[in-house]
Amino acid sequence: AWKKFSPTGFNSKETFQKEAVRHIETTLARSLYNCDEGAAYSGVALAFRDRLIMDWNKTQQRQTFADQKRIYYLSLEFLMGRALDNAMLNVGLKTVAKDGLAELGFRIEDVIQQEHDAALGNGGLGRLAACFLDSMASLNYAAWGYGLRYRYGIFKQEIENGYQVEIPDYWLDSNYWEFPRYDVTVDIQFYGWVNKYTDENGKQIVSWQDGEIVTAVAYDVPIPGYGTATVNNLRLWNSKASSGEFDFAKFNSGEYESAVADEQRAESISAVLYPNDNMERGKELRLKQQYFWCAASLHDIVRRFKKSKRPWKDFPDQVAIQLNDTHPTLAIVELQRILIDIEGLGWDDAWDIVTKTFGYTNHTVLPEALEKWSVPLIQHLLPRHLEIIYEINLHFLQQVERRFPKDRDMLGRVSVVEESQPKMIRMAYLAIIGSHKVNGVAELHSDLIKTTIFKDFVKIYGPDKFTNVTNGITPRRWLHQANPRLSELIASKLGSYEFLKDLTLLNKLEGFVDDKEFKKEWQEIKYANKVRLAQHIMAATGISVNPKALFDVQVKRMHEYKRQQLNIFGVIHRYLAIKAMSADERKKLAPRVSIFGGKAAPGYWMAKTIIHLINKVGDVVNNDKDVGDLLKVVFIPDYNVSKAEIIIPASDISEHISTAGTEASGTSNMKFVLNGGLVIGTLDGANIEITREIGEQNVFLFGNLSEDVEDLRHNHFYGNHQIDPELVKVFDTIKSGTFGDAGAFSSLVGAIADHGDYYLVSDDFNSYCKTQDLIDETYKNQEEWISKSITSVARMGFFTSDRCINEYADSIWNIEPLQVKEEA
Ligand code: 26M
Repeated sequence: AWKKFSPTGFNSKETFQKEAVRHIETTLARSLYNCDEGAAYSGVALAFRDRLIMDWNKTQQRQTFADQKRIYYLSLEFLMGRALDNAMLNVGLKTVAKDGLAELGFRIEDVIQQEHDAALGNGGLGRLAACFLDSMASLNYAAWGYGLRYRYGIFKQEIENGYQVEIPDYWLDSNYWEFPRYDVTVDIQFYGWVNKYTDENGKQIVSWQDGEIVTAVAYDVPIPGYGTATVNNLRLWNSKASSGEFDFAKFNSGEYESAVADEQRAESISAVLYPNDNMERGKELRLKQQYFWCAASLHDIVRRFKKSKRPWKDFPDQVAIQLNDTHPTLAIVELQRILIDIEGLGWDDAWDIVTKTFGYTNHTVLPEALEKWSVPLIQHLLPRHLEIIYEINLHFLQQVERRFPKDRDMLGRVSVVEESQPKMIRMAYLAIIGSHKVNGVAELHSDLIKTTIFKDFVKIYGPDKFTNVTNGITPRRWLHQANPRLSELIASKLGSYEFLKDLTLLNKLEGFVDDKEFKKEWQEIKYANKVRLAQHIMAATGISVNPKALFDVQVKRMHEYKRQQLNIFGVIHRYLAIKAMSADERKKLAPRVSIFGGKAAPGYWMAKTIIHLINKVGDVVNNDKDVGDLLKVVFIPDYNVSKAEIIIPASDISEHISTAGTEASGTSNMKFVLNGGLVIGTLDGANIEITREIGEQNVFLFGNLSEDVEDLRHNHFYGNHQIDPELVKVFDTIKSGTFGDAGAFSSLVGAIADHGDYYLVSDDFNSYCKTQDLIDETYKNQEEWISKSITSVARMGFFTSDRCINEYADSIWNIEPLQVKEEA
């Protein structure tokens, strides 16, 4: 009977306008007389939000009635970026909105730009989670994301005198994309002690008592699929003082300040995203975040399962939980605790359910990123969980001992407990033991984890527990949204936008590599994207760059293993070469703009030093009259998802130059190639598979191979370590003070020249510079360059996150899409 009142939603320019205006006047209580772009954004966002809500409710209802398996993606990071453009494109009404806004006197681009990025992530891992949500919804999987609702996302970066400065990113004002569910709360316990006793029936009872309670409140974010009625849910937990705990007694007894302090401590749990990427630091608040989020999510999942009234053994048929790195490993321990302490299952039955439920994805082999938590810290914060971890380890080690009675060192090597001072819990080992599948994120990486960090576990469990799922990216955001003109050109040749749902259809573009008219349009679109980026660079830095120059881009988190230092040393080398040239020689050179962007973790000095050097080199080179347009060096501040959407479509060449074996996959490499940029890269991560797909002739590869890295490092320390002579000249230039106080860069130079060059910068320098020269040569032949660009795009079908999610669904989750009947 209620159904007849249900709204139908807009579908024309006029009905869209009506809805947007209604929201501005009523929801926002604003007069149309002073409707600025901010108000226009709000009205449009609210109108589109209404559209999503109806499909969202229906999707959730459909998934509940279907009563089949759901996938839960646990990630401490979801780097979503903006939501409005995505919502418009996914429901297929962007043109309607564009026309409607134009009539009201607004450019849709300006309105879209009013939105603050949702930047709840650091880099690759967080953005991958966002692409996965898009694919899971677009493919109609019943999937939920679970994360934390940070009050502050990744910091905003400003550059002052060449140094990075961090500004807090308070992003929650005017966020129309979340729905607080004040009725969906979970009380989470910390500290306390473990009480064990035998009840009247002789049963051993274990209970975790006292301690402090913090309440988790659910905030839901709708995740619309592209061209489907599926709208999935991303549930983010917010911490708040528990109403039972938040002590009104304290208030009354005059302890006002300490009551307020308790409240603030509770709310600090979801206050801030830790800004480290690939670096573990062992802070108590971080562990609290992890448990708070794991416990709230599991409680929610278990509550939903229990409504189905099924027996516990059915749990793994209803629930698949994917762990995005080791950050949610405590979920394994928490589920085991719920099953044995609260639901009364026996250890073995419970553990069987646990291991069938979880899958673990590893995202890095860097030793400093592998999570470890000290035993005393866990003992203090989660006393019952520590007991369970020890018991999991005991069962595991007994199993290992039975299988490998002669291997005495094995037990110590694979133990979850590292026998250090203090003892440490190795989270990756716990994640492996508690999961039925472990995957890496690109072929090389998945091989490396099997032969290095997890070698013993392959012996113990056999190779089938370990698998590869090569990363992917959503073509909706990274082609259609970021590069609408290219998407439109492709659609005009392929006859439809079907390629956005089946990216392998791009291969039909190969038929047009010799089509003159098509190539011209292809080139024009790249040029227009470069003009747009040049405008952004001018606005953000005041540096004028020539859009006809070759745009050479490296944007990603700043890290020594990613080797932005190799890039900037190469730039200095080029600068010295230009200075040494005659005017005639200079005329033959291809003008170049070297563009950098990326944040350094606030405590990572070396990464900050690299940013400083890039900016100082820019100051000198950009103002050198001898150089002119031949070389410009730009550091774009505050690289984020929205900047990526401008930068990536504008690149001619992008740099993916990590020391071989260190970059697990990389995903921006895929985005750049999909947008018609070529790549300079090492044989690392997904570069290898990209090369296999698009052909060696279309990639500029250089540098040492991953299998040679160990020997090279050994030789640096025990052999006669010679720095490449051209690199020595670069160092001498830095040391001479050309880029300001040389002391500022001595640790950076010293790490290579005096301290073993762990990342092999010198070993790869010559090969890198030669490859850059080859790029100059190739770029001069624009016909050839454009052909490479088109061919590469045509062969990128494999790298859609749709393919990637289907692989997870098949080989790890054992789940099929939920069919959606499209309504008329
Ligand atoms: C650890 C401790 C405290 C705070 C943060 C962390 C932490 C955060 C992010 C540790 C690691 C984090 O991410 C690792 C990561 O981003 N890995 C990247 O994952 C991408 C997606 O699979 C890959 O493409 C990248 O190659 C890989 O570096």
